[in-house]
Amino acid sequence: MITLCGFALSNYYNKVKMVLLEKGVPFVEERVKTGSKDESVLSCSPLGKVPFIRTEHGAMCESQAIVDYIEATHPNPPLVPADPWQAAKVRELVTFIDLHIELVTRELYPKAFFGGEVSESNAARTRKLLERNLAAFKRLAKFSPYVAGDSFTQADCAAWVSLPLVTMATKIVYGEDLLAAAGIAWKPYSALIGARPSAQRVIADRNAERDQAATKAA
Ligand SMILES: N[C@@H](CCC(=O)N[C@@H](CS)C(=O)NCC(=O)O)C(=O)O
Repeated sequence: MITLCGFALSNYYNKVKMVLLEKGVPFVEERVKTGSKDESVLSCSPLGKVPFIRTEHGAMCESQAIVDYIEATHPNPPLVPADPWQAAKVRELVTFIDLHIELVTRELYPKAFFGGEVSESNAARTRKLLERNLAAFKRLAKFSPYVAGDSFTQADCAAWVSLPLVTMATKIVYGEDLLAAAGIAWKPYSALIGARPSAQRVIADRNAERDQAATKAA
């Protein structure tokens, strides 16, 4: 049985969770925060990042490595096309979303979500990068109706959990939704994916965790 470690407010945790749910893979969840110095965490995720999984073979971190492992061990229903070219095109999109969009937007999270600050120079540098990367993403993404084309894939699990963060963070930091400014109308897409049972579970668990955190803080 796979143990998924992390927490329900994490987009990368939810990317993996959605894949597990879509495939009907049995799993249990273990709440692990980021930045742990515990050997029990660092031996599984050396940077202390989440998600990571514990399995009968050992532990593994990095969401895409995990997702690819799940795809290989539980091929049905497929979340990458059988055709090697189309499969690689899906992974190309995942790389774009995780590396060129989410990771860049992450520079804004301290101010957007954690009550911290982002220096003017960092905000300006991030904006320049995001504008370039979002225009590039727009060329690759299909939204017809799924992000990689006519079928639901791993790329949707990556896009659906991370694109809203771009809108939220850029609105807070720049007063402008850079995703919308790039001409990426992701809201109808988000509603389409959000109606899936896997997404409904992710939303319910995320909301429960958010409410619990708010109660603790009050
Ligand atoms: N490349 C990693 C990114 C994971 C990641 O950044 N997770 C965040 C939580 S959403 C985290 O652990 N942040 C804490 C840190 O970077 O130290 C993956 O795909 O799993």
